[in-house]
Amino acid sequence: MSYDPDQAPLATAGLFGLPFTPEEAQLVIVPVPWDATTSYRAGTANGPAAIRAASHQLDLYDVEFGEAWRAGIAMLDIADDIAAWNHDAREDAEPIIAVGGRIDDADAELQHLLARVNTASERLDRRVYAEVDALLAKGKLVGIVGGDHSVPFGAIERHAQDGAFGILHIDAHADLRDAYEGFVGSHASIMRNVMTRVPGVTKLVQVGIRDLAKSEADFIAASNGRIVTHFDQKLAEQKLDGRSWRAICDDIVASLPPRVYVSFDIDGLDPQLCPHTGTPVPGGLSFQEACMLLRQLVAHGRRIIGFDLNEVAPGPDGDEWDANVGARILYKLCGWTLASRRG
Ligand SMILES: [Mn+2]
Repeated sequence: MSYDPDQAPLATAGLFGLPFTPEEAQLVIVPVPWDATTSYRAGTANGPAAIRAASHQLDLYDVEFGEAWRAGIAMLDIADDIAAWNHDAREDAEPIIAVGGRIDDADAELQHLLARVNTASERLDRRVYAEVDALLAKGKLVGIVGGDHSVPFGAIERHAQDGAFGILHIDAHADLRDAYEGFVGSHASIMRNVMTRVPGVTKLVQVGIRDLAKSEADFIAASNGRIVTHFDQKLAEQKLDGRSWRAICDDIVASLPPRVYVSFDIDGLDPQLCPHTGTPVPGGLSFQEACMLLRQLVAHGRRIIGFDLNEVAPGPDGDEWDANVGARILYKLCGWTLASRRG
């Protein structure tokens, strides 16, 4: 192939400016433009297109893992039908979000809308499951790009068909709410749904969590160690006391089994790195801390079976910063996933 990664890519080029088709690529990204139940601020449905555009700025030689792109990385086309489903479900969801999900049992209209949103979420889960299933059957590695954090459910469910694994979950929120605002498929409920409906996930290791409901704390406490939550405040305290981030990463990785799925909510990072994400919270991981955590995961021999990156939202005025950061995290996820399969 006469591709030169040192040349500026054409605007029409694929993810990272690469020339690979999904058939040629070893790692395929499934974009999911979905943010139907985003409570605070919508816009993450535009994440995949924004990340693809911003990814053209990246230089593809990575100091940590070299030329990961040579394995072939491609993003599927952004599905128009998913975007249309999202539009319709968002319209149904808005009156429910407006009342904070406080729906009177006697309110037949809102009950009806809620049922429709929940059905749409289920349809999305089945769609993502089928996309991932088809790619895994072709021997591809698969990453999901949202969209809000509800989008990877079908992918996680599909991976569980191939054996038990743990999830490394980077996020500002625990995402353990029970049907937040009534939405079963809420972004705030993704890990609750995974832990209650996907028994193949034997461990959930959460990092950066700093916004938590009492019901979520209770759910963690009742999990008998199946959920390990590294709260941002506790991580910051260790760092401020002079403990090395490497040692902290080693602790985090130690509780994960050999096969790991990475679920990366961009709001786990410092909000300066994701100012337009749906639910920003002060605190969080620096870019380099996140990179080191992924590096240590692989250094300790964990095999990354798949991943998602979610909640990246471009600025309303076309501000590319969030997508720029997102594209760089995405390349790290791709590179470490590929590296974890070697040797
Ligand atoms: Mn999340």
